[in-house]
Amino acid sequence: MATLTLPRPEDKAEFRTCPVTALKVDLAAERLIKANAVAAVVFSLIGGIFALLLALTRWQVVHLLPADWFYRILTGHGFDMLVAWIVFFEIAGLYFGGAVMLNARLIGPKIAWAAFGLMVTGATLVNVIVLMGKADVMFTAYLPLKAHPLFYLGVILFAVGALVAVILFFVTIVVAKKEKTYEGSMPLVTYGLTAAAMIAVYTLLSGAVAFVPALFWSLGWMEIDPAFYRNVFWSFGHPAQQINLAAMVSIWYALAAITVGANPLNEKLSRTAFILYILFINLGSAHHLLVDPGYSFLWKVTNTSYAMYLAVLGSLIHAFSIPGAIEVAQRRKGYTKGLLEWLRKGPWREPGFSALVISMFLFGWIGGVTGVTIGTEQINLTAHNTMRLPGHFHATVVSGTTLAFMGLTYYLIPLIFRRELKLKKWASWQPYIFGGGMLLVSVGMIASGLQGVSRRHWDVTFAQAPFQAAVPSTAQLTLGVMGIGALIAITGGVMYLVVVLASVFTGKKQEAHRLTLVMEQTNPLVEDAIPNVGKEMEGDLAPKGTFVIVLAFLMFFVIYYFSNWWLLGRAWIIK
Ligand code: HEM
Ligand SMILES: [Cu+2]
Repeated sequence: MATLTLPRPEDKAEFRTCPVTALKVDLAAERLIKANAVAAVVFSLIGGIFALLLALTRWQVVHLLPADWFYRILTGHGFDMLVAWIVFFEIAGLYFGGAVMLNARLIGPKIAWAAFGLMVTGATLVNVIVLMGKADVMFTAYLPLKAHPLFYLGVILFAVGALVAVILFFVTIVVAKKEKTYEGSMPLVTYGLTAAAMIAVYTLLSGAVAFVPALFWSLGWMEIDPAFYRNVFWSFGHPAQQINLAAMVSIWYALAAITVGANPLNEKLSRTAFILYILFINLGSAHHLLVDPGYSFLWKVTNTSYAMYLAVLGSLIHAFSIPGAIEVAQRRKGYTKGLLEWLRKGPWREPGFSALVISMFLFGWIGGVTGVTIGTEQINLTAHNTMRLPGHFHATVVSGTTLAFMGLTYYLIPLIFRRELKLKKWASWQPYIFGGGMLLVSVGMIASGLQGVSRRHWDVTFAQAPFQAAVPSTAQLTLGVMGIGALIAITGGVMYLVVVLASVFTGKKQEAHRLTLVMEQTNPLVEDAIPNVGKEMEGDLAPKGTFVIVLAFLMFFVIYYFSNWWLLGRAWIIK
């Protein structure tokens, strides 16, 4: 076999050693992490401004934007948040998990910069075309809604850049393994990110199958069946959320380790849970097509109701494993009273800890429960295209993923940007304000949807429609809850941006000297990193509190799920 010459031999790489984690940091990887993280934050700022305009429009008493601008801004918001903010951050995460966590050099930094350039160009192009009013097609860009060809081109350039970065991640970890830059098996966080990267390859290729023909169609070169487009769009759009899921869970493990020194209870089981994601998550894609004509009942039910639950099982494993690991770590510190002293005595002022707990809580209790419920074929008929949908995904991808990413950013500032974190008090409060606001947004949206408020609709009152709208007046109240929640959440978002941008651009340049930001403790990774040996878990150290919380969660799940079947039974009176 011919030997491949890598674009960057070892002797060309420059390293520094991190004084806190003792990791060898490739300076080229560090620069790329910074660039991608800053791009993520900038797009979240633009997407956040759009969020404010949208919320103030759907909040009917304010009803700010005219119809055309509502759909325009909705398109920009969906893209900037779900694509640009999340993916730029994930690419930063891949360079961190691939090169830095493995003490390895990043392979192909020049190519990585080209990928970054493609992503920035693509994302900017999409924003410009959208704001010019030439692509009011919303995030899904369903045919036959037609956008300007440059809109599809922008999406394609962004996706190609992301795919190149993912490939560099794989090359980097393979070379690291060959050169034995780390001992033992790959760290769990990198393992989870590898799962995310594998799902990303499939996702981005499906994206090409959706968007390249859409580009040709908008140029008038070919015809496409809209049903075919919807199918391939969702084999991109759904797994894209599972990349986010796998990345978020990896960050949960990282934050639990950073803030309380938690070790996974059973690392093999956690790794297996990531494998369940890779194998089964794609089948869930069909839940977006549950009311589409043309697919059989059997196809829909098989895809959405059986195999998909194996992926849910993966999430349930993490949902026990992470709080359990936190509980054991806390109990080891002596917080053993009752069922919940370990939780009460948690480092609640440490932003990484509160972001972790709030992210897990809102993701699981609101996002997970509503997701499995509306993903059920029969129940979906009552929820499809109502506000319950954005209510569900603002709990998953906003309260869950976005908050986890925000929490992690604070730690990247001393460790990667090598700046002092400014406005620490703001950082301490930020997860509560963002999370609290987002809780109201999600619940307000879900409650509005339950009353029949339609999704993506500029005007709930249907003032100019030829038919009578059937939305009860109480929907105004729940839309108000969403609007007030949005103002609070956006305040939390602004706090995040101010803390991060102020620290990155004006923070004092210094080497990190401890892992935590607010806590007294200097380095939980070193102080508490005692492996969870089976025997120790008996008695006082067993995660009894987590067990009770998980049981309460399952009860809540069952009640919500079956009340939806009950509501379904009341939806039609058959005479
Ligand atoms: C303060 C934060 C946010 C607020 C107040 C907010 C609010 C909203 C509102 C009111 C809508 C329109 C819902 C409808 O009428 O159907 C919407 C749509 C959406 N949001 Fe957010 N959002 C926020 C953050 C985010 C983030 C961080 C993400 C992704 C990571 C996100 C992803 C989306 C998506 C994908 C849509 C649907 C776009 C479409 O239908 O084409 N949002 N958001
Ligand atoms: Cu989905």
